[in-house]
Amino acid sequence: MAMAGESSGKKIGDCDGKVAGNRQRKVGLIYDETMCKHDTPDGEDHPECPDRIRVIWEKLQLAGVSQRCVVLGSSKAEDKHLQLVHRKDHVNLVKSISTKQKDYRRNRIASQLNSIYLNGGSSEAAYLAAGSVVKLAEKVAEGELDCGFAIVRPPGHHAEADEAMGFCLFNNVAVAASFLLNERPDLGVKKILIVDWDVHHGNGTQKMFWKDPRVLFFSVHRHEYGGFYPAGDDGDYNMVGEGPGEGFNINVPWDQGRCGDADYLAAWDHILIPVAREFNPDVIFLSAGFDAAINDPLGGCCVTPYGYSVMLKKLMEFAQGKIVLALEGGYNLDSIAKSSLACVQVLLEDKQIQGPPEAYPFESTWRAIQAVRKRLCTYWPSLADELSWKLINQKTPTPIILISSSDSETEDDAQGLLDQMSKLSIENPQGTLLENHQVEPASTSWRADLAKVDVWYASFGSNMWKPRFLCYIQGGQVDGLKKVCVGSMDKSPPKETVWETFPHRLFFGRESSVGWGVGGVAFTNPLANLIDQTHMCLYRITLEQFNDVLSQENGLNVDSDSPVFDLAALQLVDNKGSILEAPLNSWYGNVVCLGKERDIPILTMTCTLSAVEKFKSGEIPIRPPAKAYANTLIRGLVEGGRLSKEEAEAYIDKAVSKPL
Ligand code: Q9C
Ligand code: ZN
Repeated sequence: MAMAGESSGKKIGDCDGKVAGNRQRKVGLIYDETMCKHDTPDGEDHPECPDRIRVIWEKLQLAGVSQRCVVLGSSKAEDKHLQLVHRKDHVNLVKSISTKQKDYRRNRIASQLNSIYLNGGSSEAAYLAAGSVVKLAEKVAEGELDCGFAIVRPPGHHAEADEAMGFCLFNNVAVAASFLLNERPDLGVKKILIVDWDVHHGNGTQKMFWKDPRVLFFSVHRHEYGGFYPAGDDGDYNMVGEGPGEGFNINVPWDQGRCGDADYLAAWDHILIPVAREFNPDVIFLSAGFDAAINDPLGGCCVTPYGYSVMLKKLMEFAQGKIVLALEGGYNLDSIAKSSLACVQVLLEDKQIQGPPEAYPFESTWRAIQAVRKRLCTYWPSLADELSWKLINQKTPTPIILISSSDSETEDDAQGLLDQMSKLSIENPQGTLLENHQVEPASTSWRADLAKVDVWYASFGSNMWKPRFLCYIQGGQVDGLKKVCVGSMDKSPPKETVWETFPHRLFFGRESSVGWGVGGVAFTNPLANLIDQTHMCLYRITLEQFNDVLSQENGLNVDSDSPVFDLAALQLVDNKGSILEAPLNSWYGNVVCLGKERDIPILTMTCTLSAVEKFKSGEIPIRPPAKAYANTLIRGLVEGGRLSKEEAEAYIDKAVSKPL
């Protein structure tokens, strides 16, 4: 078999970025041209092509990096090792592929599998891919190598116990992990972390260790509610393992493509790394697919080589750096070569490469991360804290437009609020609220602080009708409302009421509400646009009262130990754009700043941007309001002197009938 030839790790003089006196890490590489023989039977193009591993190998050589590694030849997996995770029938099936004389027999087998091609070289490649990862893992576990990268194909993570799929024949990483745990107890490897950053869910690996607490499986992948390959629920964040393995399976499902360094690193910082610290693995395997890389034709994500290098670097802090990378997917030859190089440079502890300018995670990324943390925090206490508003909103790309019908705008509005707040911190010498609102002591002292700040609460729905809004302040039950409101702790009425129009779209959605019964409730698009105009009634209330309104709108108690929307949140609205999604997961869990009126911020509460998308796609239904509910809006507009009855009816009709 053609081998790349063994050479010992050469020492390259003063490796930058390393503490003098540190020995050069011994980094293993496995590459074998034989694995290129697995190819499509008729030479058709296929993304999982032999050149994938060739270009990686060439890149490492050209960069002078392979020369600094310990290059090992491949070796074939033993059947008994494959059978640690695969059914015997499956092993035999893969073995039999090479003995078939004719392509049509292989094509028949392949045609019954999901996303698999087979040729005369497939068996050998599959055996070499799995065997190479076993060999590398063994040497790392023994301490003969510090870490390494197996540049193998076919990939493995989709392969299940009895099923080849998704370009995968044997589950290379699972075989090797199981080998260490079951065949080499003498090496003392008791806990293994498998990280799968391939853009697809590692369904095979997940299933093989589903009930096994010795293996913590972490996969981050495009999921899109089960629509992305391999489709279904397996990659959902609710899939946490079972029996003794419960809590040892972690899925971070992206709702969309386009995820990049910031999104992946957020998953690292807020899920994987804290869990890895608790789990404290003896060895780490990395299912290193590079199909989340920028320009990948299948992945649609945009992780850069820099992003991969940072993710890997963060993992090197665990298991004394004993980490085994195995190639999985990755279909842009240039991207996978560059990403692989960046990773090997990290293994060698070279100086950190340069990255692109800072970017921020998507809002949907934070949603996924919060869902995972919530689902898994009973198993991993380090996930228990709520992520702060400050963190989540340092970034949300927020094109908020300040337009109002008033003429009081705007340059020094920021200064106004800052002045107001600095006054406040003089009065409140603890003043820690702005710095870190996660560490507030549980107390009701927040009320006193927030009572000193005024905001305009802008209502576009039933709250435009003043008696209805007053229920949220004074308590009680207005006509048509099906429940009694507790009101705010501070029952003083609004200091002022004014009307304005804002360039936002009013619409009605959902099936029914607890408060008003059947029919859609009012929302406004958090984003402004140039066409729509929404009438809003602004009530000047304190930030304390605003919190009580927000809580009641979202079905929370008003006697909470901490505010939902605190001073830090208010500052964010002012400083960093104007959409702040509360960690509430409810209909009105989004606070939008519409601008200022006499230096006081105008806040409204509506649905999230992602909910708007779901309304548009029909995933959440658009619905006209029930008659009684529409009438409260109309009454508000009429009694407020804003519109005539006819105008108000036409206005509501238009919001109902115009497509989103
Ligand atoms: N409509 C790996 O990256 N796509 N496998 C099939 C069928 C299969 C990817 C699409 C993607 C498999 C290892
Ligand atoms: Zn993949």
